[in-house]
Amino acid sequence: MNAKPAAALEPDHEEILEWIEAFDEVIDQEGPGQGTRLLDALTRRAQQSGVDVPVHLNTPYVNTIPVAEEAPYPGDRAMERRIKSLIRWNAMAMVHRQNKKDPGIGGHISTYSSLATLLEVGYNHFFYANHGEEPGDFVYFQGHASPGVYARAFLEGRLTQEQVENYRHELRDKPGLSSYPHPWLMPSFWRFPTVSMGLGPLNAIYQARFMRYLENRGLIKPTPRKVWAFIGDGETDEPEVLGAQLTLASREKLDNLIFVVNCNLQRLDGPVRGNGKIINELESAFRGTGWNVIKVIWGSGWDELLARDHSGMLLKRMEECVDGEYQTFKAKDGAYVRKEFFGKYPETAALVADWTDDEIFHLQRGGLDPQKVYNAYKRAVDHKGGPTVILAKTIKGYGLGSAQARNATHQEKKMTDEALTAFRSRFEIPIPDKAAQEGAPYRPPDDSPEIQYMLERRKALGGFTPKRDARKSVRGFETPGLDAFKESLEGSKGRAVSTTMGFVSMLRNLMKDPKVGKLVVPIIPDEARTFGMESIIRQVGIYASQGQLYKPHDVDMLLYYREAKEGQILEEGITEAGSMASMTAAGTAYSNYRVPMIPFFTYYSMFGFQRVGDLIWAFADARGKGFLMGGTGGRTTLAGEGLQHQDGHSVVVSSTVPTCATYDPAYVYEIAVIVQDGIRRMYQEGEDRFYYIMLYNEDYAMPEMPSGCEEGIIKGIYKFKAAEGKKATVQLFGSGPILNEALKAQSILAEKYGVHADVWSVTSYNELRREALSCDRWNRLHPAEKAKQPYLLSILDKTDGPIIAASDYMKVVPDQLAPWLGTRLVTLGTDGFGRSDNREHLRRHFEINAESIATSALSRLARDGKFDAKKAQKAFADLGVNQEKVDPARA
Ligand SMILES: Cc1ncc(C[n+]2csc(CCOP(=O)(O)OP(=O)(O)O)c2C)c(N)n1
Ligand SMILES: [Mg+2]
Repeated sequence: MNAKPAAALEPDHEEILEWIEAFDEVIDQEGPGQGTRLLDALTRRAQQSGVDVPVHLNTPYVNTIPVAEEAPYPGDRAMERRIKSLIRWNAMAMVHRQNKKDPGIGGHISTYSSLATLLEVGYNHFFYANHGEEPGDFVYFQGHASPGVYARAFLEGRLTQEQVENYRHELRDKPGLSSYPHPWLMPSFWRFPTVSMGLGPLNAIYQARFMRYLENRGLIKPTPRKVWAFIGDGETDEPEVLGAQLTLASREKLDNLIFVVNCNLQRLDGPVRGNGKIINELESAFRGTGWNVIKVIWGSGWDELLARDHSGMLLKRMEECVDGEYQTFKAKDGAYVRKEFFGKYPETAALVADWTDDEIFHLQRGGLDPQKVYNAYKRAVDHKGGPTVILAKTIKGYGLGSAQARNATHQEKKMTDEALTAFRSRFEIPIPDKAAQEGAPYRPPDDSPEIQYMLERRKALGGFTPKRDARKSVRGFETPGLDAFKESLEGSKGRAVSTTMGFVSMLRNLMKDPKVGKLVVPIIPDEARTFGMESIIRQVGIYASQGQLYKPHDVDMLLYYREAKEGQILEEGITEAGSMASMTAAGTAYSNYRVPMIPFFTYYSMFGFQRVGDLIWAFADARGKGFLMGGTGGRTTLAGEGLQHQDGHSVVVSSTVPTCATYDPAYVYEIAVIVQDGIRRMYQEGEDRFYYIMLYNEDYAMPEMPSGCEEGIIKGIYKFKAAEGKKATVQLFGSGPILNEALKAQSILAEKYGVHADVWSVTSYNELRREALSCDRWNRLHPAEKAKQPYLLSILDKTDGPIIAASDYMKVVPDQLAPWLGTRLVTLGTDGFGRSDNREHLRRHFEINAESIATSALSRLARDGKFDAKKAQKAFADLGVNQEKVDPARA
């Protein structure tokens, strides 16, 4: 048996020793299964007797898989080592060369050098590129290891030497390679943007879950495909990695998910856990949340030492060393390891007494030993019933000579001439000194055994990876016409409803649509009731991989809480980050699975862009599609909730994402037009864009769609209500519920002051700005040609007077149009912190109510000499607008 003698573990306790020996006997005679039963029974007994049972989530600091249970390696070890050396060289050379040529251009060597074996075993034996007609495994790479991924693709013949030589030079005439995994920049290569630490693991979990969702709903065939996520040990400090999602993976029994944590013990600045052990810490976190944990700590060279460790002192020494020491061992040499590690106890010193220092130094870490890594992967792939994490101990900067395992190794980019030739010789790259010192790429000929082996292995696994399907649209996709949104276009017939309510009805109808209904994925972070979505829960059910194991208390009610295995709603619980990860899995399914899923992630807008903005940025990078529905938007429309809820700025942040089209609709028909056109553009025309649409909870009558306004709605502006009788001398812009304030102001101005105004619904300041910017750019680049006119100006052509633009968001939102509207523009917005009060008081406070709009118009006309200044002054008092109150922007 494997266990060490009890003496070393409990040296001075006779009674414990006896128990341990008895236990050993049970295992020897009846096997480990009986050991488990015995312990279980004892634990229960102890608990019944009120004994405080200690919880130990850590197993001994050795490999989880005993040597006796290891399967033999199926590949040609020598050949694979040779290929790995070639990749190591090219990855390192790529970064070095570029930094020599262009100092400061950056790149990383040390992450991949620690990860090479972990990736290569996967490439040669595990990563399926497809499962027949179905997509294969999805691999989330550590972003900083991209040079290694490129180097392999170069050897495979997928990337040219020119591309490799232009690593991090993407803007030259010749094609280059992007720094990190970015589908936006390399759409046929990378699937998953991972370089913002923490997002990869989170997205991987929800990808695995979404895969099951698609299978359970019959949208894709179940296959043995896996999601592999390679994660840095330092990266695990991000809350997205060890957050609540870990329990989701085990609760959902995601045995299609494999995490591989590259435990090189270092992050950027220094050790991840100098004074402790990251592997132990992660082991307990993952075991505690029900994951299958496989530790790969020691390479095969240690097997023999551990077998000879009759005293148990080697294990004791392994247990007591902290990571800071383990790092130092690999930054020093064999003599140091002999003295400081083995030398601590006579028993351990004796184990290596007849070894050379070199032999000691070459004792390998598990994550760098293909035999150990292969066995861990095999076990992970075969594991049923839950997710697996492999904790693989490696060495940061492995093979980089004096930079290996140094604190500064992460930033190592350029190597000395000597280091380069040494690296070249160590990994046996057949190039002369000069080429080595230049960091020249090296690829053996196509018919060399190395290239042939690589290609043969990839062929056996279905082709190359990573690879992304960059085809624009999914064949046969047909957008429902606007008539499918008839109910939304007809208005509420006088009934006061909110745009949220209108949207929910629209979504309900859309899910009944024979063409796209089943593709809709409503995603909600515990906010369905807030948005009145109970009817959707009843209609399509909440996705629950186990079905509904209980009878809900409200089952007798029409709108009961229905969970079902084929349920369509992703009810995520209170996690905007998790919901965004679901949005990402769903919004990229058109490429990953060739199933054009249409997600609608509806949430409290305040907890979106400012909370999960980085996930949204990565979603855009991944060419994600779908709809973010910013619920309960507006600083003054969400009444009562105050400073942390009232959103007056998410549309500012959303405007920074290049592929995000932001809309602030006032009426339900506007939403319908935007959604219908959005589905067409994204899924039928194949445009890489997504939508952020504001929703509100203020009830008012929804008008029927006036004819001919579709283009304006989509482009961002249309005239909603012209001045009656006379030509307008003022233009009022409004969006969302504030359009109603503009309409009230129109009446006030006409009735009380004889001033006539047109009212415009501005559905998107941001889209108008983008279009105008692109016209300006074209005009700038073509001075000799007739200038193009921005849509905004063409629409406002022949209009007179100042433009008073009122928004429920910050003034900077309408100000986006200032370059084209110049001094005509007067903006009213909600800069400052929110307050708990009702809409009337909030709008008065932020100066965006009808009275503020009207007085702003009069004030501006007076300054322009078009209205009597004294009358304008008096209007403030008459309309109850306090001129001396504190500026809400600073209140
Ligand atoms: C969110 C985020 N914060 C910081 C960084 C900068 N950064 C890049 S790599 C790195 C260290 C990575 O350490 P680890 O996760 O242990 O990976 P290793 O390179 O050691 O394999 C840091 C801090 C980042 N990329 N993303
Ligand atoms: Mg690390």
